[in-house]
Amino acid sequence: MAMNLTQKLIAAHLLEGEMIQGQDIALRIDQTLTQDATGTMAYLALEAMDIPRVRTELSVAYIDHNTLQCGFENPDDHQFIQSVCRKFGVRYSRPGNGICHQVHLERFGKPGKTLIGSDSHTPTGGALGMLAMGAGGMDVAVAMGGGAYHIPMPKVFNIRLTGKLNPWASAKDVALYLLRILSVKGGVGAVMEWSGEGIKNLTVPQRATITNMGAELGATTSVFPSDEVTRVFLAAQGREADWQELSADEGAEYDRIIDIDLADVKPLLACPHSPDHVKEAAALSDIPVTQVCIGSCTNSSLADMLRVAAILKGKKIKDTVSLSISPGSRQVLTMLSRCGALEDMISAGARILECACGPCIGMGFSPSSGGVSVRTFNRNFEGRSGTRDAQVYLASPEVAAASALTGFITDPSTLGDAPVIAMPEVFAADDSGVLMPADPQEAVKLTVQRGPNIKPFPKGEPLPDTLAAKLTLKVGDNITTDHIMPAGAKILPFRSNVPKLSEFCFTVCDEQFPARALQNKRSFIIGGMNYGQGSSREHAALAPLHLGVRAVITKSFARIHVANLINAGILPLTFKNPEDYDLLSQDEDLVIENIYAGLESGEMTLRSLTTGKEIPLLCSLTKRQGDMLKAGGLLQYTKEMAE
Ligand code: MIC
Ligand code: SF4
Repeated sequence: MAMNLTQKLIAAHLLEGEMIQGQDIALRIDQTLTQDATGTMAYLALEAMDIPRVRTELSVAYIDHNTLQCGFENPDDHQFIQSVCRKFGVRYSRPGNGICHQVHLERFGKPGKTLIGSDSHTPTGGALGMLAMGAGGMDVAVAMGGGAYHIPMPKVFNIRLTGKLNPWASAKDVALYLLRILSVKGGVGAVMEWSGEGIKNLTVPQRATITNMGAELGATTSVFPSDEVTRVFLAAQGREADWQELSADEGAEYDRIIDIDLADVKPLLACPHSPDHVKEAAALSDIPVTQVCIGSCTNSSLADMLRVAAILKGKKIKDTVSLSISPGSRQVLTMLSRCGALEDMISAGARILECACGPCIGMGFSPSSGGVSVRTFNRNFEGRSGTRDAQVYLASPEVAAASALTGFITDPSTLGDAPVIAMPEVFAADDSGVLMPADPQEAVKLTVQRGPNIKPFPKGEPLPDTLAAKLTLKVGDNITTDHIMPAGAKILPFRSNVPKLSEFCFTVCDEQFPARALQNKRSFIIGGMNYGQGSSREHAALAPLHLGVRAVITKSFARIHVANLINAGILPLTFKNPEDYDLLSQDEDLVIENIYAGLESGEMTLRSLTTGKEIPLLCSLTKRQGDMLKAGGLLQYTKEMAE
């Protein structure tokens, strides 16, 4: 049978299950990555698994999120991760070496391999023809230990490209174009597989912008074929030996086909507060801009930076605008400084930040009150920038640089001819920012360094047959993990201290929630559609767990978050009739009985002790997921299986 590329990658790594859409499949994982904000939890879980050494082909720990170091917390976390890496066989990418997805693409990604990462933008690796997926830290720990990664067999959408981008249109505009068609939930349960004669006109970094932002569609991942363009990129990185050609078979079938002519793509922006509120730049030109931020794992490649430098060269940014530029990696920064482009940026008035996530995750550079910030990032959820009433727009580096010059949202085609960038044939490859682990004989003697902010991994409780609890919070559609567990400079330092972190849980929606949940000891949360979209942070399950949340009932869930809830031992349920959402209000006392039977039949009944109403629920879990909940979460389940 003719297979598409996604099916081929899955078939080559399938350990268990059948490739029937929606059924649980277990995949062998070749590579893992972690970043520091989720990494401490992943490595605490790895330690708890009691294996001497990771069993993957390659595992890398990146330090790129928590780099402000306003107190001892972040540096302690870095030291902890560094010492675990040395001992357990993981490479350690030092702070300053760059953003995980950018560095992984440059130095480690390989066509045909599977990669999971404790970060939702891990699909960036799909630009190289990898099957690269975001996952919770516990799942990454299990994969490091040699265990399988479980997902429901995805649908496969084929995005067929023809033509060529206009000079001022960019890969970011292609990503936004697709978000306008599909919305932030349009990709749930699906892989976006890109093909068509137009792909040869997109470089690997451009493809990476597209696969990166596929996360905003809710997609399982996105993937490009590995072709001549891929070979040229790997050769420029001195890694041609890692190349292999990969594509779909002739006549392969897809669940949906979307055709895009690249020539139709215009400069676009995602308006506040969602990546799918997409409008044309030309239609927003009367909006004054106070801040512009260029960088993030979406748009921080050398080519992106060179275009920005060329637009800024010889000019000054508007007095009313503050411009930050964060190159994606030390490689990019080094090359910018060698060719003089860095000077063009500095002379134009840019503030150069370190090679890290920075403003993208609210680590500094928050906008002013009510400020308008144009960012080349991938998420503009409310409050994520650190300023609750800021208006954040997502755009290409070209739109961002043009807007910094004029002080208004600007379609860059109004600036005249687009700059033509000359790319070097060979990149400055220097892996000295990635520290190698100790050899196994030395490793056994090493001890892990643990600062006082690092608290033990929170333990789930085995799921009882009857759950009675108060409905302590009811929220609406498209709740992001940034709502559930906000990040930013004040909160991120506590990512390895769940009790402290949970004081901020859901405070974006309701400041009183943490206290109310603790007081009630056990609670239920009710949500709308696409609950838990966005980041992979398992803290959005661990903090509610600490606060006593035992079940979350929604109209639908996002893929990574529902897996994180189960891993934490929290029961995820959906309404059989979505309109029943309207029947429940905060503070009602609720009960679910016969849970064990419901885990098998897939149906349960929620009864309100306050109103007497009975509401049918669905519980579409696999046997393994049911067993995990009965054990109290993935860690306990893994231990039980090992005994
Ligand atoms: C994000 O972009 O939201 C993050 C911060 O990179 C997260 C991970 C985290 O919360 O630590 C993600 O995308 O998974
Ligand atoms: Fe970092 Fe932002 Fe990318 Fe998340 S989206 S990995 S915070 S740069």
